[in-house]
Amino acid sequence: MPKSIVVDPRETRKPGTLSFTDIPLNAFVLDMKKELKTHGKDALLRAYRDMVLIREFETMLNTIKTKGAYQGIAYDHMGPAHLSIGQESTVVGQCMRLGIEDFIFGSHRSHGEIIAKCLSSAARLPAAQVASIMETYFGGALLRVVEKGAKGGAGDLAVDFILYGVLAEIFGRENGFNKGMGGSMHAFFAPFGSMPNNAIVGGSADIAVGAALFKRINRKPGIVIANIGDGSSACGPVWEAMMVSAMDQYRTLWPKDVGGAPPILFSFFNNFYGMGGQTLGETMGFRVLARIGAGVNPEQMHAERVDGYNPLAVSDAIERKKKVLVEGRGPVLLDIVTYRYSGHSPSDASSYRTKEEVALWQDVDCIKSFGQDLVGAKLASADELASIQQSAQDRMRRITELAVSPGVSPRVKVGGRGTDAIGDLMFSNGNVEKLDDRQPEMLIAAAQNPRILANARKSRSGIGPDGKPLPKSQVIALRDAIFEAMLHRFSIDPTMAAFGEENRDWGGAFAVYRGLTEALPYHRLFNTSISEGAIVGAAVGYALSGGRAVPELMYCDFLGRSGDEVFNQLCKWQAMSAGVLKMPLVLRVSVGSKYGAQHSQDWSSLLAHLPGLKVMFPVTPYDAKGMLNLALRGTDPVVYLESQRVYDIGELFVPGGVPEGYYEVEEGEPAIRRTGSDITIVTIGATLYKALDAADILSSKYGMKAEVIDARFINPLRYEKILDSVRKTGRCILASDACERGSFLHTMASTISQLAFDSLDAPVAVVGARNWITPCAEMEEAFFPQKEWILDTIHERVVPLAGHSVTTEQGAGEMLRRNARGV
Ligand SMILES: Cc1ncc(C[n+]2csc(CCOP(=O)(O)OP(=O)(O)O)c2C)c(N)n1
Ligand SMILES: [Mg+2]
Repeated sequence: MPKSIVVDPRETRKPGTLSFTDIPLNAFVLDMKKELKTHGKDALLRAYRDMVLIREFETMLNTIKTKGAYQGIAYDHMGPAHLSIGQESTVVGQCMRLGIEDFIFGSHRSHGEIIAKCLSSAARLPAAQVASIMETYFGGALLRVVEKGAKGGAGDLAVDFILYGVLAEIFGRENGFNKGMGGSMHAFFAPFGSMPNNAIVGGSADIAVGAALFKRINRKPGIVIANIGDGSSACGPVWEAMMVSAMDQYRTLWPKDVGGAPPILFSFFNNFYGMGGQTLGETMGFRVLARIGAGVNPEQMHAERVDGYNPLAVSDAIERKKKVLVEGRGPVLLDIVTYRYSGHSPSDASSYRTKEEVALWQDVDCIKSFGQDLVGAKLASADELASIQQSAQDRMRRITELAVSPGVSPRVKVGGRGTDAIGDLMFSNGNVEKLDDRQPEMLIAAAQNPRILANARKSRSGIGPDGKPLPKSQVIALRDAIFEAMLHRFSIDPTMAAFGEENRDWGGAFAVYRGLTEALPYHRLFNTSISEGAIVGAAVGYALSGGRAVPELMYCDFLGRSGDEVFNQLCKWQAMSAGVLKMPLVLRVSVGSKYGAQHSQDWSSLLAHLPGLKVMFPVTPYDAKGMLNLALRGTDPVVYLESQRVYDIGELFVPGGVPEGYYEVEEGEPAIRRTGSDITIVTIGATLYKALDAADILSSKYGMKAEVIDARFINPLRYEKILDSVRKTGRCILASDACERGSFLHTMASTISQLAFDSLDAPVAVVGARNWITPCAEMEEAFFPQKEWILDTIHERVVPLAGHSVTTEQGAGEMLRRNARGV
């Protein structure tokens, strides 16, 4: 489909000037009468109470960290405590306007945000719903603790539940909101709309965009707020998140009834410091953070600076911006001015700022000022405010006692024999046909899809009736097999969305998606900006919000651009949430060749090193479809690697070829591609085909029968078949296109050596790519393992091949030389 806007040189080359509109700064004018009418007295007093509770909570942690005790309760908290003393009004003001369907994501400094969001949700929801949430969360384990000795009514019980859940989490206890798996910087409580907080500065920005995309694409109510610091405004992923959230296509290309741009608000809590770096005048050049909005889109992200020291100014801004977001006119950026008197962390000596500056802000302290506004409007007396403070201290004492008690609040048992509690949380191992029951939105039925019709004219097998390989143009190739699995799941799961660079009109970078553009509306398959971090990050946010996401990286080499999103987000959130979150996400990653050093690296070993990721590398069409089917029905994060060498290869191993119908390959199970008795060759990736060539020569020239095994899974991986083979052959060689040093093959070699030591006649040998840059296409043969390397390695390091003369250097001396040179 051609794009709707013609890029006309007559327009784009015209001289002129670009105008900007004014960005309001602290435009809010307080009128307590109006506020009383808007919120009512109870909500205003509750806002005060919530600010006081957060202040007391953070003061308690500060006292524990610096003095080892709070109100006489001694405790040594080993972990972090990034406190928000001074910032309470920002988030309490924000939550005055948010419902349970509105999500907030936060940062390392988000205790106050979790508490504020949960308190406000608990106060607004019907009592029965709050009771049911508390009763069902971890089987009511937290509730049982706070019920004992509870003071007050149901509302008070909910407050205790929230404070205890957050504190027990910070102290790493099983009763914490995330069973102690998240701790201070990652705690959250999704049932009340407090979504994951992120210890990676700016980490929440692209994840929150994904959550907002989930809401838009699946027509769910609510907005999404990314609460991030002023320091994060320099982070690449934050900019990528803003770019993805501001794409024109939501308004120009997506179906109108989807509702426009994702409802995302970038809320910068601007306390003017990122640790000790002063963003005003030192580490940034914008002077006023709200200026950033002007560079992003014509609406200037509806940017404003808001006085975060007044909760009502924040509440007013949220209400106005919520309307913009719900109407699909986002994204929005707020520069919410605030200040923390507490250091970055309790050990921070505040050497980067003056005492006078801190005192200036303390003079206008947000709780003190708001209290004065309440008293001035005769909504409360000074005594009433003092009693709110006193009751916060009493409550905090009770909660702290419960949270520090090893008997009341034990830790999850993680060590010792017979327990694998964290191991049990690493994967959810679910199997789900669809994540919602509504009818999937499709433009044409699968049976009428042009690609399916074209596939019908092709051979399902790569082998002809004469037993010989068919021409590539006549067979269902690996890329067709991927397409079939994608179309199948798209037709069943209405939440499934795929996005990345060149995903749509182009047909996917390597024609994998050709035929999907015709089949799917824009909001289920779309191109993104060239923002690998935000592509993966948004997919993470989409998946943890409840949808199935299939992001794509065009080349494995671009993994670096989405480093944090893969290394810290994708693989960690299921376990960090103690299984509260699921991550039904398949990251398709194409592994290149022929394009030189920055487009041809096989990073599978890097992925193998990341706990919490499933990694697959199919190299046959049968596996490509069966393994993608498996991944797309699962609930875990999968990196699905595709070698560009084999996109057009037909099925050569499974009789009958690629089934037309649905099937899955068993998880973790390697495939024996050829049976043999003299040596086991195990491969990962497209090196399989080189290994088969080597096996042919071994057989024809040296009378040696090789058993060739395609690992096809990297994690999880079942070793039994490989070990059985090695026990039979007594010899083993491993090969893949990943650079040899640090390759996953060495982990395999070590595992095989330890588990089949008695059967081995020689050490397990590893053949990887050279530890070089990948040279240009014409020189690639010197870099990637070739059949000769396999033969020469067998000859030099496993068993001499009678009459063999080596053509490459694979001996022990060469291994020593390469390692000594570091190449
Ligand atoms: C990617 C990353 N870089 C550095 C850090 C270390 N660090 C933790 S908090 C912080 C300052 C963040 O400043 P800001 O975003 O303004 O938030 P604030 O601490 O002021 O709330 C830094 C540098 C980190 N956690 N993540
Ligand atoms: Mg800051």
